[in-house]
Amino acid sequence: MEHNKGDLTPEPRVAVVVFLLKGRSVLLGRRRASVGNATFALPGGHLEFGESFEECAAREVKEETGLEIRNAEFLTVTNNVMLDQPKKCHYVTIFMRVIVGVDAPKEEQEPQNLEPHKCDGWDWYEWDHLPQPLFGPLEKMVKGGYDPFSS
Ligand code: IPR
Ligand code: MG
Repeated sequence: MEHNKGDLTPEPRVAVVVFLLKGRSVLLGRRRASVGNATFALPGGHLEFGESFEECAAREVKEETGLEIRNAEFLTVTNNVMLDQPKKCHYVTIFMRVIVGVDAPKEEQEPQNLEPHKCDGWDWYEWDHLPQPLFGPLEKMVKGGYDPFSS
């Protein structure tokens, strides 16, 4: 595959994202980013050198929402080549899950928008009434019938 230098991230990267599930709802925020701008996405981000998936999940969720999670559970992984973005990129995305009130955090803890330059704000959305548009990797899963509640 050939691309012009500068219009792509040359190496595939690893992202860890987290389904925070509360009842039948999931935490989503609308992205402000060069990849997936204005789409609704799970909290998460880039895996850093030496991190476990659980550590990355906890760090990213804390940085982005202030919520403290532990025992995030591995659900699945997807391979996402995104050539329709201003900066073409390729992510291997690790999906983790935390059940609010069971694993962590406590039900009464509400997310804060700690990175407003990257996100319009966090909110809980019913799985059966998800907002649109969803971020590509998540949309692909939803369209494929993936259910994070029953996995
Ligand atoms: P950061 O690390 O800034 O939270 O990254 P992100 O939220 O842009 O996530 C990167 C992976 C996405 C683009 C699949
Ligand atoms: Mg992020």
